[in-house]
Amino acid sequence: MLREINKKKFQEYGVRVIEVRGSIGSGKTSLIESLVEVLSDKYEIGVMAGDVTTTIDAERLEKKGAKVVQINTGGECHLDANLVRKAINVLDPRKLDLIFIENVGNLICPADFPLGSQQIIVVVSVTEGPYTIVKHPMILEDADLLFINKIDLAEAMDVDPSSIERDALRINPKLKVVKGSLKEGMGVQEVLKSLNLT
Ligand SMILES: Nc1nc2c(ncn2[C@@H]2O[C@H](COP(=O)(O)OP(=O)(O)O)[C@@H](O)[C@H]2O)c(=O)[nH]1
Ligand SMILES: [Mg+2]
Repeated sequence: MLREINKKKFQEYGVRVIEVRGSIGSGKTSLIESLVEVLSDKYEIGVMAGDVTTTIDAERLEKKGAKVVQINTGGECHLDANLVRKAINVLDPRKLDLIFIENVGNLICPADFPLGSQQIIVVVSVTEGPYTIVKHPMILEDADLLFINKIDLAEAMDVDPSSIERDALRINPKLKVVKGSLKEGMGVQEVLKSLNLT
């Protein structure tokens, strides 16, 4: 299995790899930007930015000091272990401590294509409404952490972040859940603690 080969390679290179999944606009790039900003003093960080066609996210992340490789899937709705395998060599992983992989924005396809990362974060935002997670339980099955984003907009959206949390824990009781607002820098420290990144 290619994902197992990727996992072994990451181990061999001594690099920690964290995949970030979520809908379009949920805040995946914003979360990686915030994490890179805090961690770039301490770690050499690489990012694989999955996108269907553009390089917008890759440019945002480069500005924060990460070494970025853009992976355009050319229409596919997910990354796969083979695309990641090719990107590993481009990033020169022996020099890196940490790699974030931003998957293509949706909650369906990435669930079926494990990449070989050691940890998975799912980002959901309150602007997606109260039922995104209930409707897409598959995305949480192998996830380690759920970041419930844009709580600054919860009242305007009439969405209770705690009800999203309860639904998520029903699907995956082992999940760590952090509620925050990346716009306001809320929740980033909790994510770092939950993933033992501090
Ligand atoms: N109001 C608000 N907007 C946010 C927050 N986090 C991200 N955004 C905005 O949401 C949009 C999509 O964010 P982005 O990180 O690009 O999402 P991605 O498509 O999942 O990578 C951007 O315009 C961000 O500025 C937040 O906590 N609150
Ligand atoms: Mg993005």
